[in-house]
Amino acid sequence: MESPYPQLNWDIFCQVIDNFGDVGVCWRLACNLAQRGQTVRLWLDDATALTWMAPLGAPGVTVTHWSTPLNLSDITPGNVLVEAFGCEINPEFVAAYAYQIKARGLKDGSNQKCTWVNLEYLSAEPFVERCHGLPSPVMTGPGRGLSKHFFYPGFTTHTGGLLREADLLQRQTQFDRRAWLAQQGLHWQGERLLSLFCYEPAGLANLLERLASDDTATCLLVTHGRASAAVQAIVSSKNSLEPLWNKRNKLSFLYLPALSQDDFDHLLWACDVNFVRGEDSLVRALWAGKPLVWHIYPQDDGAHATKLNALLDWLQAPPTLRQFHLHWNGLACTSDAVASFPAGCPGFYPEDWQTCVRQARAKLLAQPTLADQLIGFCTKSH
Ligand code: TRH
Repeated sequence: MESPYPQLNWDIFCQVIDNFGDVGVCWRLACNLAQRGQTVRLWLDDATALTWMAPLGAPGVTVTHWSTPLNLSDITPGNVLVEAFGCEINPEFVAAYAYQIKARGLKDGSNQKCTWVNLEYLSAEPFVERCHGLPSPVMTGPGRGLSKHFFYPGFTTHTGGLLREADLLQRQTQFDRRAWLAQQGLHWQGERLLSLFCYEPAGLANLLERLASDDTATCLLVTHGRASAAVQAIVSSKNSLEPLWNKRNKLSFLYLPALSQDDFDHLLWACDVNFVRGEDSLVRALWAGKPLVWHIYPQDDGAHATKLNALLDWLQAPPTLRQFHLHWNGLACTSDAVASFPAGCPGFYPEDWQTCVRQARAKLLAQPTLADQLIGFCTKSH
């Protein structure tokens, strides 16, 4: 079948600063574009995380080492240049890109199209709608005279939207929870399942205590890295200071290896409640449609509190979910929040948390995806 999309060649530049989000978002963007018939070259200064995140690679996506200075022999810049999260592309590449635009213009008489995009961080704050799509003229350097455009992912129709694969819903429908859990070594007996992907959340110790003293058995599926280290530190301190804290073994742990992005989705689909962090995993938890708790990346200037509240506002989070988030993120000192989880739920989780995420997901599914919007943006003249 012929692709409904114009075919473009993309250069996405990504610098790995911290954690897995930079590479995670850019890899997912590259795959989303390639699924829509695009050819993508992903420039990464450190591709180590892709060995576990995407061990099989993806058709249509080439990963290229981003070195400084760049080796440009045999490289022709594509039609679209994406700089992710404010990274700075080497002037020699910009020069080659600008030269190409001019050469193309001379050949077919076309005007310069704005295909230089600055991909920004995800936020639900109101400024996103105001700034999405704005041009930023390049005043100096080899790109002088060109324009970049800000592209903001977001949660409303006036933003760039969210990454979502065309076959996501179909994959979700076909997912076999029990079989996937067995592959991870968990022979599930019906206990409550919680996934944990976080930094070192303020509310973690309280949550573990609460789950250990609950009548419903819980298995916590802990992701590798910081989440694992945070849980192990609390558990070993509790074991030595209060050896009976989990005496009925109501709380058990499954420490996971680093999963591929596909398996990370499976984890979220398999669990009853998902604790996620950062940017990409938040979006994946929304698509999973289960109750979720977000550990936002903490910033020194406290900007994360505003960002967290903006998301909770957009979600129309019920009071207990809001309170729990504040506690989890160290933005409220009350432990009532933890007491509210999972109290009052004879089953697995507070019902209004589930309703809230389900409604949010339905709203998002009705909006165009980020990849579709980006292709549309880059094919119209500005
Ligand atoms: O790793 P993060 O905390 O990244 C964050 C965010 O990007 C944030 O915007 C940035 O400011 C901050 O770092 C510095 O969380 P995030 O964004 O959810 O990215 C994690 C990626 O790792 C996501 O693509 C899912 C993937 N992942 C796996 O593929 N397998 C795994 O086992 C795990 C735990 C994660």
